Amino acid sequence: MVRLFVAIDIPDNIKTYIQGMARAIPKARSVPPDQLHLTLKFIGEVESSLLLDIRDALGRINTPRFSLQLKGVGTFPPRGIPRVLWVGTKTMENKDHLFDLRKQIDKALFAAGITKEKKKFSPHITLARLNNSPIKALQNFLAGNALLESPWFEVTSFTLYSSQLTPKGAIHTVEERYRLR
Ligand code: 3AM
Repeated sequence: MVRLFVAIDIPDNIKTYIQGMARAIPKARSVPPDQLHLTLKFIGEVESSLLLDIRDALGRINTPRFSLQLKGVGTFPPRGIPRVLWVGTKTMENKDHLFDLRKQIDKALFAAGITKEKKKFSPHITLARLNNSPIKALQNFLAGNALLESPWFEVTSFTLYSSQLTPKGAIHTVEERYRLR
């Protein structure tokens, strides 16, 4: 079995705007800088024999590149105990290429036997996982970073990752990178 997900990589110069941000929050486990990404689709555990079909299906996607900006911060779930601290995104074009890319990926993967996503797509970059972090520290962080904006950057590719869960955290491996048009 192999555990897979599809994501957009964040360029190193853009990561500098967000990496280490959660250090001030007690009981927050920051995502290592080399693992900061925007998940387009969590595929989950599949038979290794499906990997080739998945790679082929994703290779047929033909959507245009687009501009993205990191903007604002928030927590998941929206109600209840916050578990995930994230940075939001903004797209430049009227036609939302980010949502379209996500739709195309879902469609391509469905053809390869992967179930379609029922949950609404909430684009975000996970900054840290929270384990009962003090609410006051979170509120200060959210208020202090509400106006966060990175420079615009061009999304020119998306990536199929495999993820190996270890006691020390997940290890992400690039399976294939796909250029956008
Ligand atoms: O990009 P984020 O951090 O939101 O939490 C995992 C991460 O999401 C998520 O897939 C992304 C890449 O690891 N993930 C892990 N297990 C999941 C599951 N069972 C999951 N998403 C949905 N269902």
